[in-house]
Amino acid sequence: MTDPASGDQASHTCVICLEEFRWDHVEAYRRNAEGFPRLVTLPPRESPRWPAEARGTLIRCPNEIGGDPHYFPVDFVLHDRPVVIGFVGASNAGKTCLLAAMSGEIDRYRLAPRGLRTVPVDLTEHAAYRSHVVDPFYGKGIAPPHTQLVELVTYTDAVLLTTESSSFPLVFFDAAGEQLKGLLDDAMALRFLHRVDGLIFVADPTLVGGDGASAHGGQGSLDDPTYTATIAGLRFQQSQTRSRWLQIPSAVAITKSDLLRFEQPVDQWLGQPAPNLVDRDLRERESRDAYAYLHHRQATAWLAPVDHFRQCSLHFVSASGSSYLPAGRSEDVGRFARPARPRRVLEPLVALLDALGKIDSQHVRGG
Ligand SMILES: Nc1nc2c(ncn2[C@@H]2O[C@H](COP(=O)(O)OP(=O)(O)OP(=O)(O)O)[C@@H](O)[C@H]2O)c(=O)[nH]1
Ligand SMILES: [Mg+2]
Ligand SMILES: [Zn+2]
Repeated sequence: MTDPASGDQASHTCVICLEEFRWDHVEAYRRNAEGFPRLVTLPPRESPRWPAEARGTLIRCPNEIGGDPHYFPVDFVLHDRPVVIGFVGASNAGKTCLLAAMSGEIDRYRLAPRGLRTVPVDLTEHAAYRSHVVDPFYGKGIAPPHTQLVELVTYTDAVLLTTESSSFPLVFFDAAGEQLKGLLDDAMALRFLHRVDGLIFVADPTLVGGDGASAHGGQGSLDDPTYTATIAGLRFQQSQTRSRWLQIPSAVAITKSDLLRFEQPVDQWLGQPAPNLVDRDLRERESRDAYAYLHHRQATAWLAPVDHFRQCSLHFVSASGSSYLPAGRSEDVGRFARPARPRRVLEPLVALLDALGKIDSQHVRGG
């Protein structure tokens, strides 16, 4: 990872602001008992003591935001460049539930048959995310809280994955739908588009009309403003290339598909266990079915990614596997009818990782 042009200062991507920065491998931080980061000096990188002393430390990113420093675990820079995945979709579309389900499935080793193993490194935030969001969702069906508007959109969760040939942090950005809508006027939110490696567009089928009918909820003819702003932001960045296609891979996840489970062809797809290999032909078939499903219901707003991205697959998924029960009088949180049993939530992610060359060829079939 050492960059010869800069002596022993390697170039890394900050997983919070996503800017490139250089780090000398010596200046690190450890949280004190009150949780404040305190400077520690590590031995030189070549020293045999370095790995043990660096364990559990934090790095301070030199790009301060609004005068405030930010820190992240050293584990992020000890491997290949992070793969950054962003979620796009309106408020209430189901982005946060989908991420909680993906994270839970990854922790349950459900990517292993596709040759992607999770490494239990101490990414502190991941443990906190698991105990605050994923465990209540899996254990009791408690819905994650709505995502807040924030000044700096930062990553929500991250894990370390290894294949035969590489090991890389997988980083998820889950902004509030309201924030994504105003993306073009929000420099802080927009910055995540500069470094994102793949996008999951979340489509909420409860807003779609019935078979052949014009969609109620306005999706029949209107755009989804979060999709439009994201695509426009990427187009602006890519304006020098003049390509008709946006180059990063994308996937459309028709979430809440549990509500459509008695409809053709959703029942067929949702009832299928995830394949044990990365089956590109099967993925193509599901994409065609999902495209036809949305197109037939005039939900064209959610088909926009297909027209803009070089690669875009479509998937039927369910984060919860059961329907939602709004908060009762004695509760302050909404919950699902049962503990979460996600269906096919990793398929959009696998499609992106496949397009990014992160899946070893022995785990891939078709093409
Ligand atoms: N039936 C069903 N309902 C779901 C599912 N996922 C989400 N929902 C419902 O959709 C609501 C909103 O989900 P969130 O994941 O919080 O939506 P979001 O896109 O993150 O919304 P913002 O954070 O406001 O941008 C949940 O509270 C549930 O009512 C699902 O898989 N099945
Ligand atoms: Mg959310
Ligand atoms: Zn940073």
